[in-house]
Amino acid sequence: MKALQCLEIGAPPELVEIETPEPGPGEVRLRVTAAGLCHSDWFLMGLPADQYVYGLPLTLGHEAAGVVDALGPGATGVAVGDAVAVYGPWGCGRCHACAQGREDYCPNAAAQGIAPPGLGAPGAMAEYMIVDDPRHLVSLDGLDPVECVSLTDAGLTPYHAIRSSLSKLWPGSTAVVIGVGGLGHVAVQILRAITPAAIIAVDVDDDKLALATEVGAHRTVRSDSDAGARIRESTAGIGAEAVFDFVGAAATVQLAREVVAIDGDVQIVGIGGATLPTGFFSTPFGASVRAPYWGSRAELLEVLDLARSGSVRVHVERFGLDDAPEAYRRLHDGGIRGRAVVVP
Ligand code: NAD
Ligand code: 9ON
Ligand code: ZN
Ligand code: ZN
Repeated sequence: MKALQCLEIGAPPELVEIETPEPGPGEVRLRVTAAGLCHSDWFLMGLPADQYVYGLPLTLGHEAAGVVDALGPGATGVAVGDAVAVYGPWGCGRCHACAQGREDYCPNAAAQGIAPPGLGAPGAMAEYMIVDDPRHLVSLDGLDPVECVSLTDAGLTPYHAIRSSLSKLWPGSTAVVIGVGGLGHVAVQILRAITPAAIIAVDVDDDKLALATEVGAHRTVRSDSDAGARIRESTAGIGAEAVFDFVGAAATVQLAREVVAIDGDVQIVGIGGATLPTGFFSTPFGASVRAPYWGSRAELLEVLDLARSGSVRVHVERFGLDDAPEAYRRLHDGGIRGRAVVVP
């Protein structure tokens, strides 16, 4: 089968021909119907050798949807032909966090050699993929796989971050979304759907700001040295009760620090490498800084329900598997509006 793989650290991914995998005991094979591209793929492809932990060759793709194609010995709970999405942050399934469906915070996964598809295990940028356990499959129940595959990460990750700041987002509050890319444009819609907050979207790119307005942002601000002052001004000096940074670069975490309100939340979702010290003389009284990771199994069901009710829609640009290297180049250069999705 065809697969898009990282073959060498620091090099762009390549399309290769590999053996179609067979499902082992308890595993499920999917015929992939959609695979989303995430900026984290570029994060890992840019890591130096001493920090790269994902193994080689690595089939990319941690946003996955497919049709159940074969069951390994003992795998139950799904049937051949079922249309499913894949919950990506695989955990051990036995610890306290996993028992709550919060496998994204499983403390045992790394030590037990369990890694998400596309981030250690072979991912979805291929004609077929193996899912380690049927509990990591969620029924699509009529949702279109291409339209919805990115809800498994670009939807789930912002949903998880926003949900943990819900108590701050009362009527009259402000939420700031920094970076209106794959995650950010879904974040704006989730904020509209589940909070009464006024939403200010920030980006360096005017077309991304236009997309923010299209999907429901109340105000847009260009990300430059005046952005903090403009956001403070439009909140009557109070600042934002919650700031969601989908970039995580030095400039954006500083902007988050400048605009977060007293007792507000900063959620650093982007993996831009910057940190934000919190404490007196850095962040306002009572402010929290958090770096959330992905989301829980229950939260994935909730995000899919938001799509079913029409509250959230991913703006998708489709590519064939043969065009996946080009799609990655476009993502790298900031040329994707919404999310790029490969349809093998
Ligand atoms: P993307 O490339 O689709 O979007 C990034 C957006 O940020 C673009 O619109 C870009 O124009 C904008 N941007 C870049 N620099 C900016 C700046 N200085 N100020 C304002 N906007 C700026 O990326 P994505 O796939 O949405 O991923 C966003 C980030 O989230 C990445 O760092 C990714 O690795 C990370 N991520 C984290 C998690 C997690 O669990 N924490 C999960 C998924 C992705
Ligand atoms: O889902 C993503 O994009 C993040 C959580 C991947 C981070 C990583 O490298 O494991
Ligand atoms: Zn991702
Ligand atoms: Zn666990």
